[in-house]
Amino acid sequence: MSETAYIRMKDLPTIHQMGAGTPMCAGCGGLQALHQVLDVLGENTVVVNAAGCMTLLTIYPYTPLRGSWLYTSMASAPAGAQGVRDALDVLLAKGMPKEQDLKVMVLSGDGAAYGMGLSATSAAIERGLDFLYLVYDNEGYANTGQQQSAATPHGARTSTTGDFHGWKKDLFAIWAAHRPAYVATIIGTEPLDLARKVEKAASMKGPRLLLALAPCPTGWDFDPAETVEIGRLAVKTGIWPLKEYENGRVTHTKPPKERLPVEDYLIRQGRFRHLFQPQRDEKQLHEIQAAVDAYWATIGEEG
Ligand SMILES: Cc1ncc(C[n+]2csc(CCOP(=O)(O)OP(=O)(O)O)c2C)c(N)n1
Ligand code: SF4
Ligand SMILES: [Mg+2]
Repeated sequence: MSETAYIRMKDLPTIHQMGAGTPMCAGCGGLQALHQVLDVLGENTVVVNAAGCMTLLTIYPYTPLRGSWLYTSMASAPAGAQGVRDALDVLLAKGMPKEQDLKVMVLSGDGAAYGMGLSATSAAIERGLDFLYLVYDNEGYANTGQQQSAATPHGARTSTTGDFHGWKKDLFAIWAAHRPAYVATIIGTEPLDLARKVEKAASMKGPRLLLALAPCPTGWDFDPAETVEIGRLAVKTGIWPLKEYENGRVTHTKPPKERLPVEDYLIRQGRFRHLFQPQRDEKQLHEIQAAVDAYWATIGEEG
């Protein structure tokens, strides 16, 4: 890769400074997680971005990411990451100083990560590709109008399904089954847990997943001022377990001490409004709570 093959724009505004100039929704939980992840990883990171909301951050030739950025189709970000990694390895073999090496990170939404890009991801993990993979999971194809994805949870209303009767795919378990270097769930509203995991992932080699739940005011239908509260409730109700996989073991990093009822999380979001109005849908509310209870019963409340 020549110096001109990637763009470093140290003088352009950073992701912190973009503020009102960003074409993103206020209160975007995906952006919050990306911001924090890049704070830890630093600018020597090439972001390989599958089509989705975060693609809007970059308007060629400008990027607020500080490092380099490559846009790929939804299905092929891991293949793009392979190409970037290979190019860097060739440069290293030709004598590029190690200090000039870059980290390679796929950035994708759940539509790409859980669905369209899963085959390319599986193959990249199998090849032992040295890359990070950050998923901002807003539980739908948000950029195109919150259609149902393989990450949409039971009971959520989407633009394609109405009241969705199905269960969110377990991407953490799918990755862990490949025995990669590292897999972690994170959320921008738990910044210390997030930073520790990103730091750990950055110190490793091989395939590493950072799976961030991304509260999405637009797709989930809540006031942007509530992003932090909703993110915290996802953890406190146990619907988004914070955990990591390493060396064949799964550890829960922040198990809720006393789990709150999952309703506390659901009731704040318009996508679940039909579970409460015009009358409570006891059956579905029970199903959702029972699934969360069953999860924690298998691992014990202390994680
Ligand atoms: C093969 C293909 N189908 C459809 C699209 C249109 N498209 C662009 S972004 C997007 C949504 C992607 O969803 P996700 O990966 O969850 O990211 P989000 O939009 O939620 O940020 C879709 C369907 C596309 N780019 N490529
Ligand atoms: S639709 Fe959701 S994920 Fe996309 S920019 Fe808006 S808040 Fe963020
Ligand atoms: Mg999405």
